[in-house]
Amino acid sequence: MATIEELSKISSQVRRDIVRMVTAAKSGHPGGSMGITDVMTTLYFNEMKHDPKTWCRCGKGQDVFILSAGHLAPVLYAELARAGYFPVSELGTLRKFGSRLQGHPCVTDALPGVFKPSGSLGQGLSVAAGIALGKKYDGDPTRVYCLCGDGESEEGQIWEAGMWAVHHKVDNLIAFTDWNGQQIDGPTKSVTGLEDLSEKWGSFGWDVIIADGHDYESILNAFALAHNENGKPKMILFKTEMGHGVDFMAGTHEWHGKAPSAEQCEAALAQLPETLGDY
Ligand SMILES: Cc1ncc(C[n+]2csc(CCOP(=O)(O)OP(=O)(O)O)c2C)c(N)n1
Repeated sequence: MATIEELSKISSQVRRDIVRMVTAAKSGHPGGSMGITDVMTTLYFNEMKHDPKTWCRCGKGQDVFILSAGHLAPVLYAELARAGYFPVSELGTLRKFGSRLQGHPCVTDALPGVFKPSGSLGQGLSVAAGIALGKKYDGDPTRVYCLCGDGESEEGQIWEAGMWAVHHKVDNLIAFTDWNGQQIDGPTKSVTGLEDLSEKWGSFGWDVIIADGHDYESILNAFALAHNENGKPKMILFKTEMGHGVDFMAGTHEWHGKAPSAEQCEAALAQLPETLGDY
């Protein structure tokens, strides 16, 4: 298990990877990816029971991660590569013809570590809940994790999954939301206001945990609390900042889906220490 200092170093490198990948591809989604990086690093390097050497798409006997907000693919790819699922050099192929790293995850290209294609928002939580129930039927004690966006939570299917998961008591499901208050067209409150997400998930019968998505103690504590086997699915609401780590990308939806120019890339990298070596 990685220490907080190690987690912080990995996150800095992952943010560099994201900026470099999206700049090279000339398109992609850096803002949300950089905002949820600290959580995703904690998930892959401290929280989940997984092993790239024995990974299997069937998901049996291992923790499963489902990316419901598929546009956050850059952070998933960078974490998977840094965790050893495929060579880090492959990160440079993001969004290229023939690459296994498409703009949204695509299982048919068989990228290790990816359980499900995504990109159409709203669907992943349903899949994650189904896998969690399958694990219960199998007597498999491992867990299912699922990342949703707050803008994504404006999709009705998220709330169908919410009801279903409670009905089936899948307390081995740990969903988490990137609660950055932003989505593609602007602040979520100006698109379709979500109001108090904590109250909403609580009223659906979920155990709700609120945490600071840029504070490792808070992230670790949230995951530890979510291990409670009390018959209820868990929703961790991570307060995050879109574009976190680079001053001119932080806190605005403008970087939801835009590639930095070569100059902006250099300026961003100057703010993100290279800790593990660039790909
Ligand atoms: C079903 C569906 N509708 C619309 C879109 C287009 N779309 C892509 S990302 C996005 C906003 C998602 O917002 P959020 O989940 O908050 O992600 P963030 O902006 O924080 O990265 C939208 C509407 C989509 N991918 N799928």
